[in-house]
Amino acid sequence: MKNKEIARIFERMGTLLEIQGENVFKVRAYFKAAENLQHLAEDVVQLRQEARLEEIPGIGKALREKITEYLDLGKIPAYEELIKEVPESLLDIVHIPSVGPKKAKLFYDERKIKNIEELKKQAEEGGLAGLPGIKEKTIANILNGIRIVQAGQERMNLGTAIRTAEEFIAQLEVLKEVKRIEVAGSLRRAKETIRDIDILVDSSASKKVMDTFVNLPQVKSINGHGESKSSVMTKEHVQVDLRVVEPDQFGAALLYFTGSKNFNVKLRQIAMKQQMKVNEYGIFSTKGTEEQRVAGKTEAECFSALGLPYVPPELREDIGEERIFSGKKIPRLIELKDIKGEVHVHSTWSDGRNSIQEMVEAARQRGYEYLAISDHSPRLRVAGGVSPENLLKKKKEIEALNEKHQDFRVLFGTEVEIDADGNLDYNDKILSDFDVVVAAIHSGFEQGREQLTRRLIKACQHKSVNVIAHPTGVHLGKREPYDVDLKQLCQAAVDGGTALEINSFPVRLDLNSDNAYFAREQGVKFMINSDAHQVAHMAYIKFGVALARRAWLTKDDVLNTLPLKDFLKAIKRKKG
Ligand code: DGT
Ligand code: CA
Repeated sequence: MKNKEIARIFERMGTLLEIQGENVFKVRAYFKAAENLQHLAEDVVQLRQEARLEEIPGIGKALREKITEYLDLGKIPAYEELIKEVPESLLDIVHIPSVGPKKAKLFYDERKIKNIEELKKQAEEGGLAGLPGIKEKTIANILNGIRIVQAGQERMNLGTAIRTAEEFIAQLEVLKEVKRIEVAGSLRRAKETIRDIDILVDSSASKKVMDTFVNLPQVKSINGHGESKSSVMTKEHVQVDLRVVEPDQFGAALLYFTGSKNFNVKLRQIAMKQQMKVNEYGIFSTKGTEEQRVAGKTEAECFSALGLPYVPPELREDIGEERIFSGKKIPRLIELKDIKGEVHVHSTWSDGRNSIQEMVEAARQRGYEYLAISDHSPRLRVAGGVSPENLLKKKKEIEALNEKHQDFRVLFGTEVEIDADGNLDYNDKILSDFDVVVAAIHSGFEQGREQLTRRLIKACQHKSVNVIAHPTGVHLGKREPYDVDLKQLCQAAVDGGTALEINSFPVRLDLNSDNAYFAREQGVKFMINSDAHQVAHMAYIKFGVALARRAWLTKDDVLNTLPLKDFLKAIKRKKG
């Protein structure tokens, strides 16, 4: 859709103008317009045809003209002008943590730095020294920021990977030549970050499938185009590999290409001990004089031929494989359908895009029994935290909705800020009035390990707090987790009867699977939440569930698998 293309240009123009030092209102107008276009349900092309461009909220005459220009000319002349004045590559620099538009301009004006590579070189070689406001610590932060961003470019988050894979699958599965199609690789294992996407197709007409694949509209360039394997790069710089295999090999191929590499190595060792062999074509017995194929059509058949239980893909690495191969019994892992509700979503009362009613409708459609609307507290001003006076109105709105629905319960919640000393942003009386309290840190990340841990522990001990949101504060590709003593935090959570969150938002995924596995061993209970800021985000819960599976979590470890009555009992128990 043109909406997204124009939104992207407006976003870039906003940043370039910001670098130029344009006035904040003008800059903000571009960002606002970009955001509104990004979320617009209707197509601008159609709006234009029907002379209804005026109906797009938050877009004035000047920007409306630019939309028209783009639709007519395929470009926006003002943007073309702008990138003659300010190199476009500065946009990459602005997005490095601890740089921003002012420093980008400073580096460009004073040191002629135009891109990340030049910035990195100068930062390493002392070239930034002496610039106003640039201390040694700033330079260290910038180098760290470059490292995080570059690592993030190498590996995409689970959300981007799934979206890309789903687009490809949707266009390939309709071919009559495609009998079966599955994702493999790290995406099937639901790793938090993914380098490239592996897709496997069962077909005996490989040429047709491959020709279609490399010619799909999202393909930007072709890395390879063969009968059994092809590889492309998308316009969003994502590599997608497609393999076509014969039906009776599909299971063995799926097993092999799901990996992880280490898991495959272990499987081969196990096979060898039983005079067997495993590869992407099947499982073979090497007992007799002639090799004999004993399995390959399905994964289940392959595992059973090796005398192993079926290992869910999420467990096929790291912690998972260690445990399995040392004989640990695989429990019935939590599944998406076990989730009965969630307690961390936002509404228009703070920085969400949908009303409480719309969020509730979406939750009902997902089959939930309850949903806590947990908007931010006032301290988080950028997110429009809810003032104590407005809380009363919000509560009334929730009560009215509850009158309407007999089979669903809207809970009155909050995502309350934990301040620099571990105190909460509402007083105790207000806090005790909520059905559910989610507590979170959004600032002061740079505090040391001790202080950060102390803040979180104090929040855990508060009698109204039910769950600590995104406990390590990681922002994939942007910010590393803050330094927290997880062991102490787990202890406080267990003692205080406070759950830890598995936040499903794709750039968060926090706690991650390693941390969640550790926390579970300490006896921690969890809540898996989407942290949705609009209806569409509620689907993110599947990432949290996949992550929980990687951490060996069962239904019993996760409180929001409880039906409403039991869930309420579980959270009330804390209040006493
Ligand atoms: P990534 O880095 O996020 O793409 O991770 P994966 O696991 O998707 O890795 P990738 O795409 O290189 O390969 C997909 C799977 O194929 C991998 O998990 C296991 C299998 N595989 C690929 N190359 C080898 C290999 O050299 N040896 C073995 N045993 N397995 C391999
Ligand atoms: Ca891969």
